[in-house]
Amino acid sequence: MNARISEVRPRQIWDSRGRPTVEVEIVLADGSIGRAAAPAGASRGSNEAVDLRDGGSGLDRWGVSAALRGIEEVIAPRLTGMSVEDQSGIDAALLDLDGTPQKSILGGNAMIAVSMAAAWARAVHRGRPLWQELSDGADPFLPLPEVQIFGGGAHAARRVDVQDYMVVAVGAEDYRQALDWTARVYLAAGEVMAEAGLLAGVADEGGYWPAFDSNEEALDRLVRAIERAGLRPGEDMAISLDIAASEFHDDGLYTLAADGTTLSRDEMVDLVLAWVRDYPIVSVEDPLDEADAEGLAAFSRQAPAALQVVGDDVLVTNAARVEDAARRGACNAVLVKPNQAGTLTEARAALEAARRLGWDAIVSARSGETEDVTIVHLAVGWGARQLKVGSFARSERMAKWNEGLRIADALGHARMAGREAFRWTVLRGAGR
Ligand code: 2PG
Ligand code: MG
Repeated sequence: MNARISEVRPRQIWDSRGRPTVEVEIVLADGSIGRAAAPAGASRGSNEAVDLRDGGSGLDRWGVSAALRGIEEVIAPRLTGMSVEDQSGIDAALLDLDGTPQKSILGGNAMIAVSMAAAWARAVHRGRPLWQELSDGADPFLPLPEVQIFGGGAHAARRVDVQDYMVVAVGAEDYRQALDWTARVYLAAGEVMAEAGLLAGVADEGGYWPAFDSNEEALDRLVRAIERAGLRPGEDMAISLDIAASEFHDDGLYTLAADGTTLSRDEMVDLVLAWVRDYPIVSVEDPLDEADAEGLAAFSRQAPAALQVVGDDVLVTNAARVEDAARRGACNAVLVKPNQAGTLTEARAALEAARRLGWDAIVSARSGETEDVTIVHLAVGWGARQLKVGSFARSERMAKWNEGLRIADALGHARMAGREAFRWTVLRGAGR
């Protein structure tokens, strides 16, 4: 059979932070080649699949030679001869080879690169784009982009505490217009910062370096940038925050260094809810520490029903965790990062679990990325309604936004899930 794997070739390449990462090529008997690269997070959930690094000091601490060796010596011999028609069989083989709950032997980075390369090889073998290969004949649409304008937290030396200040073009007609409006806001935000003497380069995902005196100042400037771009805050362009609160949580307390405050769980809940009331925010990710299940449930309970409450570090792209959070009344959306899971099969299971619960799903890149565009194909192919890729600058980000435009051309339309589909429509302009 031509779809059988004849070769699994690992190589080390470099990511957007100039650190080593794993790339894999899978060659089939018919000569088809699929290629994919593992991304890397900086603010990682502690239950994610292990990102296997050599350790030590200097650049070596990020080395991936053990991960590459595992692919060569353990994964390749087992996968050779298997058919890429059977993604779940390949992923099951990877899980079996590793045998640990967090993929600590072979590494989630090695496994996800192999899993994604197998999917690409299958698409090439069948002569179809990956999004189509994954979409099972459903009528595909483009995801609504969630785009970072200011990057803080672990991506900007904790200059401010909140990690991602993002915009979502909730009023855009289609994907093309969403990107066009985003480009306008990104430009305007740069101007707003330059005029205030605050322009100081960009953070890890291409969002402006947040030279602000408080977390809230960033919200003010963001609203100003939306207005300056000629858009209506809350109606055309809304705000989405990834608080990534685990990064500044310790022993029940949340220390907001930019604000000079230390808050209890209840105070943290109140602070974020006040932001939601005062600014056109439609989505909040990880507002509490990943282990603060009670806090997250309390936040979700008190939040306006229209607010999207996203679990990232707390759910780590894991179906069982999604279901558990739902039982506790925490979150109503899941961030889907394939490398948190370690295989495509598990990432898809997390998304399907969310769908069964009536939750939304956002397919997401990591802060360390490459030119790999697999996640865009996953978002379209799996029918996810939102896509988070980082900012609107730097080619590792733009490669993904631009891939969406190419998929739109192939589809013959740039239609997104449909504004009315989103729970947050009623929130437009709320509190302003
Ligand atoms: C997140 C991601 C992307 P990282 O927290 O959602 O912003 O960051 O890849 O560093 O985990
Ligand atoms: Mg996050």
